[in-house]
Amino acid sequence: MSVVGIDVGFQNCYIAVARSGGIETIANEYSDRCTPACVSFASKNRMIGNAAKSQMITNFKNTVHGFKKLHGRAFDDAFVLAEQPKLPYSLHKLPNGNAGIKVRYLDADKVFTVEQITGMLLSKLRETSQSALKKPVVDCVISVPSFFTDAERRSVFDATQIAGLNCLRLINDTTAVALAYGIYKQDLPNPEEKPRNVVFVDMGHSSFQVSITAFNKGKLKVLATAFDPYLGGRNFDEALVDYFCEEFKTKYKLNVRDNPRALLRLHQECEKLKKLMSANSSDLPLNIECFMNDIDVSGRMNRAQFEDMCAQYLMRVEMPLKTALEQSKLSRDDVYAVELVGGATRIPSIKDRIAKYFCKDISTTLNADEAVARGCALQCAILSPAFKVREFSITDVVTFPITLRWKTPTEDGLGECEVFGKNHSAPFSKVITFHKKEPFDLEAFYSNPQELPYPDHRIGCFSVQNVVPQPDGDSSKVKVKVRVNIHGIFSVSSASLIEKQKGEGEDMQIDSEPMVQNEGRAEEQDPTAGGSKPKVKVKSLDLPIMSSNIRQLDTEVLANFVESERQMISQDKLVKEVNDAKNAVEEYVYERDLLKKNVCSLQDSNRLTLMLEDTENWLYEDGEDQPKHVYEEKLDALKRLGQPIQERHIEHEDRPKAFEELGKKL
Ligand code: ATP
Ligand code: K
Ligand code: MG
Repeated sequence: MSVVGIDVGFQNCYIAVARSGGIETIANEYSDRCTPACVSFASKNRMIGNAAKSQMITNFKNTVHGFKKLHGRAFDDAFVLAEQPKLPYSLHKLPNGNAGIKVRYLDADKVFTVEQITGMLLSKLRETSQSALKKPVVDCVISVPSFFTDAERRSVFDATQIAGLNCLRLINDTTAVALAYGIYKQDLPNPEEKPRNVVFVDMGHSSFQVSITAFNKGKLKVLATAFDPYLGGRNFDEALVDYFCEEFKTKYKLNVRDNPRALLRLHQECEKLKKLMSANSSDLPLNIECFMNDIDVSGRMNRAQFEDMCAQYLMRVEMPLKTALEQSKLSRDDVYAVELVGGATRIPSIKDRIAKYFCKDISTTLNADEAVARGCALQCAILSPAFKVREFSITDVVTFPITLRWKTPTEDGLGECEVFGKNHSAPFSKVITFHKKEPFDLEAFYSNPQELPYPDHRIGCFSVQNVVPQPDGDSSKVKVKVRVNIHGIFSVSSASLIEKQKGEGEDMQIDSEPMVQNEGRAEEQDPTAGGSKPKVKVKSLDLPIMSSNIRQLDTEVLANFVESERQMISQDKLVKEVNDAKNAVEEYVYERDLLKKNVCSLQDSNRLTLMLEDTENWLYEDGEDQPKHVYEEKLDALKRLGQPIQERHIEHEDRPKAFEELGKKL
């Protein structure tokens, strides 16, 4: 069984695998460790990753990128509406209200869900890891931003299903980084000693995340997380794009925003310029040939100017640092190190601000691009029975507090209880006891809508069914287990009705839930009945729970997506095989040089030349687009004529050599 970790970035994806020698990141077929989060659609097939990125400008309407934050979002979500004008492809409202992605594929209009698009990307990453490992890949761990809410996490999880992956954990980006940092450290404090506190800062293309984590030998505990979900490298690119759009308007009278291709090119050039400015503070040029209307454009920028222009974004760096520190209840002096990862932390002014805030030199002991993927692979190794790694326990936090609400016969008619407070350990299960005579609904939602980077604070509704009164007409005790699971997803995972035993009083024992591995110790709360004293053993009856989550894909729909992804994979494979067969004919046609050698009769030579010329012409005409077997037959025919000539040629080449050998021996 393979052990794989995948960092699914807004812009860049990385794969790390566990091998006997340790964790390593792997390269794709372009020898690139980074695979762009990009999917492109064409009339016969899809292209994913690097091949898709190269279509970004030529086939902009059907080349999908920048979709990570559409997960779990409605089409008319304010964030989605704000994104839409920036996307070169169209969004479409799906029947369930979610945002879908509209493209032209197989010569038809198609709308894909974002789960499907990420599923495609994951299929590609899966294939890349399979060819590196030379064995099937199913188990994996995948990273998500720590601020992803329930709906977003469920949506990413569905994408892993579509790709045929078995996702052992959706792990928070900064927690993966913490694991990559800590697991190899030999000098961590002993468990009873004061922990080593490390700040992890990740600024990628679309977001900014901070975590403060406490390390002891064999364990890490996240103390706090904070973020600016809307601050990332792309804001800096956009600032440059805005600037040059204005400049080109006055300088060249060009309306760049009206031309999607030009705008995309400008984006790419601005990103390059931004990266150059990280290494260079002098004046730098931006030149684009044949930009629009056959005009070459050029401009200049330096770091000081850039920082000025981006002041509004740079200002936002401090807040999440402050929030994380406050929530961790640590002082700056308690911080052992500040580790930076993510591409955008290479911007000098961002680095400086972070260093200044913590009054500390920043460390970059981690690989800024690969740390998340490596942490994912390590987590996968820990969770996989197939791999032995050193014991390391990981305790994450509940990012947003969660409340349950239910109807009561009391005056205000509602009962409410915050089941997980902010920064509560996660994963975690709790048992809550209710007194009910009939089935009831539990509504789960995030307690503080105003702090949520998501427009809907509901999580879902969980109906506890088959509840009946006790034979004497009294309410039954119903124990409900709620949890934040290993993916950071909330659920009411089970419920049971406690049968009253003869002669027994109101109070009864509530068993402590068995500890689920990696899930923390179960706790019990009794919001409706107050404390209860242990007394006698009880009989319990499992109750079914019907759950409905917001923006959840139907099981049937998901099953269809799984099947249709399989079909698209085989379609792509078929197209690839046809192309390979065609390329083989092409290669043969261009291997003419053996004809030049005087090794065959004039007649043979003429026949072959003619046939090769015919085939070359055919390739540009009727042979442009043929099924695989046609190319294979063509190649066979060519070989039937060419092979004997080639063999004679080889013989001819070898003959003098054989003489030489013979000469040496004599
Ligand atoms: P996210 O974490 O938001 O999902 P991601 O993981 O795809 O996104 P990264 O790969 O960490 O993002 O970082 C990509 C960003 O880093 C891009 O905006 C890129 O331009 C920027 N970047 C990379 N190198 C540099 C550099 N040398 N200077 C400035 N910015 C850089
Ligand atoms: K990344
Ligand atoms: Mg990232």
